[in-house]
Amino acid sequence: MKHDLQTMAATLRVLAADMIEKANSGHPGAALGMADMAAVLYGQFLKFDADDANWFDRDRVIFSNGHASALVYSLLYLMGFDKMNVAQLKAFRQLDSFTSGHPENTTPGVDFSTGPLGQGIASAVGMALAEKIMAARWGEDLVNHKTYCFVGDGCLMEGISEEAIELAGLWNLNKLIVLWDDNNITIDGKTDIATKTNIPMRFKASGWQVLTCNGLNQNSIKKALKNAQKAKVPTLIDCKTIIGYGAPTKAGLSKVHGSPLGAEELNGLKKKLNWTYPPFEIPSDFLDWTYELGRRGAFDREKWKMRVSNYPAEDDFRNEIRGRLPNTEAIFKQIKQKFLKEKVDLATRKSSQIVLNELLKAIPNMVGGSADLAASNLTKTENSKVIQYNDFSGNYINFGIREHAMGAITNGIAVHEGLMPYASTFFVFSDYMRPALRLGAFMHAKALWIFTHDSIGVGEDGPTHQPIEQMVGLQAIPNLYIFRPADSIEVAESYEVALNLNKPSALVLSRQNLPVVRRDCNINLVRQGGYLLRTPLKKRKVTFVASGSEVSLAIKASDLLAEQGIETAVVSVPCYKLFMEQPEKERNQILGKEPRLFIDSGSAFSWYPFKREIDKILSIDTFGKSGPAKEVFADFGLTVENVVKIAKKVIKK
Ligand SMILES: Cc1ncc(C[n+]2csc(CCOP(=O)(O)OP(=O)(O)O)c2C)c(N)n1
Ligand SMILES: [Mg+2]
Repeated sequence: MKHDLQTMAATLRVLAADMIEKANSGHPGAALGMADMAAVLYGQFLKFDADDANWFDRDRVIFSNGHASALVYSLLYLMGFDKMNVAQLKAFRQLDSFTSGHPENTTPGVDFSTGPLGQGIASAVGMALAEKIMAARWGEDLVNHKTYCFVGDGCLMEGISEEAIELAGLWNLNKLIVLWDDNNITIDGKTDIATKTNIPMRFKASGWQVLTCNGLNQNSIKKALKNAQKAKVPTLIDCKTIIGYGAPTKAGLSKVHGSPLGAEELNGLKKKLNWTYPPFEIPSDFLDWTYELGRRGAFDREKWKMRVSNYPAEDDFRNEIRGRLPNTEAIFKQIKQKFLKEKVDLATRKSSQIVLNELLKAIPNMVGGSADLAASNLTKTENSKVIQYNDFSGNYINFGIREHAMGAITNGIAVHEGLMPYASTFFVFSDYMRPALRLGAFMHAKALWIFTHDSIGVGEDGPTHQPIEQMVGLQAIPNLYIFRPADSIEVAESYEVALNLNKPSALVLSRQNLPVVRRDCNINLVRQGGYLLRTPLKKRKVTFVASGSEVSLAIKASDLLAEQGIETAVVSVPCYKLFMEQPEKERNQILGKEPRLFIDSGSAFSWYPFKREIDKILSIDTFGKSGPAKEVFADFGLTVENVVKIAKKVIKK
């Protein structure tokens, strides 16, 4: 076999097709169509070293069209990445393999998990932005890499791509290079059944450079990639391809998108490529050559390591790229003591701003922003400096009204490593970014989601803006920790717990003022998820269970009942997931045997696991109402009087 990129592309095609055939499942279309693009990129342009898949200054690659996974694994195998061997290729799409259905970033060499179309390109924008911010922090000697992203027609049809394209253009992310598998085909047929948009014009309108090449001709691809290297703006390379290229009868047809070629078609492909070896057998001299290609970047990596060693603040840089945040224990202690001493009623979004302001001073690599709600989310502080296309030294991002891309970009920043990202919008609009929240949680991407205006407390904006089911919906996402603090002290403690988790967290904060309900702040009680906030002197008759603004409501009811000689306990549950993770015995001790009254300004769902026959849930399971917040609360029975009334009924039962 010749040692050249043509042969490499042929090998990628055969390996991918054989994998899919063996698994009897997978997507040959994109893998066959993009093999030349992949061979040229990995074989000639990409800066990486397969011996160190996580080398910080490597170029990043995102296969936004994750259904090209068979191509990805074939590439990783030829390049000699850790864990990728013939056994793994044969285990494609099987349980517990590194070759799962769509690429997952736990596989060495996969920079980002993909599959849900559109997320990848938007997160690639986040990665390219993270590179710029890190380069501004540390200089190009330490941070200087590109972000490549493969996309299909599907990724570009998804709305999120437009949001992300606009931002990449705005920020002049010139090290972002997107390769479009322009085959005019999706699952249901030709793209013209669902679009007549001129895609190059779309990118150009947002300030991108657009290059065109024949995606099946390596010289043409090389020329385009070469032109893209020195761009002043982000580049789209429109690679004209044919889906399933090489398959004798199925090439160019939508049916080759997502089902195995079948024995005859596969043989035809191999014949066309003059392939004579048995499945999964690659001559060792050829593999030696591709392994060498996979280590082309070794020298660059060594030089980079030297530069890092010679860097005066080497340790700081290393800590940052390893995700080690500065110690903030003293800061949190101080903030909490201040909150406790002053005892001022504050909206939790306001106390969040106070905390965030201190954190931004202490954590220089913390960056974030809002989807055009900075003044409402209160996530822009005195210590915020806006990031702009000509100055990336800031820490604040104007995302515009683009929640979905904000989510994906934030994931890109988190997964890139080096920065601690946060993003904010109204809680009700978390729905607009849910797919990104899910994918970020799937990857354990450490981001802080700050959602304000957490309930009907929004008031006059009305039911379209009042979250009801959002909390329950997000609770169901694995790995995502959601905090709904009751007062300023719980806000500080929520931030502290969140920063110490290696997973994403969401803070759900009130618009309206809330009193300080905590009487002490020595121990971080939020860490337990739920805890006894008020314990009666004598035996309790009822236990109130609530989070956020409903906690102070419960306390007021509890105080009123105490005056009438009825002892009650109040349990605050600022983080439901952490509470669920507590041993059942401890949870039951906190909740007590006595009747429970759960109070929630949103959906009742969360409380059913704890609700027994004798208990009651006061919740809102319809959409909210337009009106002044106080009146809306009263309308839904969330008043001290009503809580007291229900409590008495529950006791009598
Ligand atoms: C958000 C989302 N919607 C739908 C799908 C299902 N899906 C996977 S690939 C695909 C068609 C993609 O077309 P294209 O990107 O052109 O890929 P090609 O068929 O050319 O390989 C669809 C609808 C998905 N993975 N993600
Ligand atoms: Mg297509």
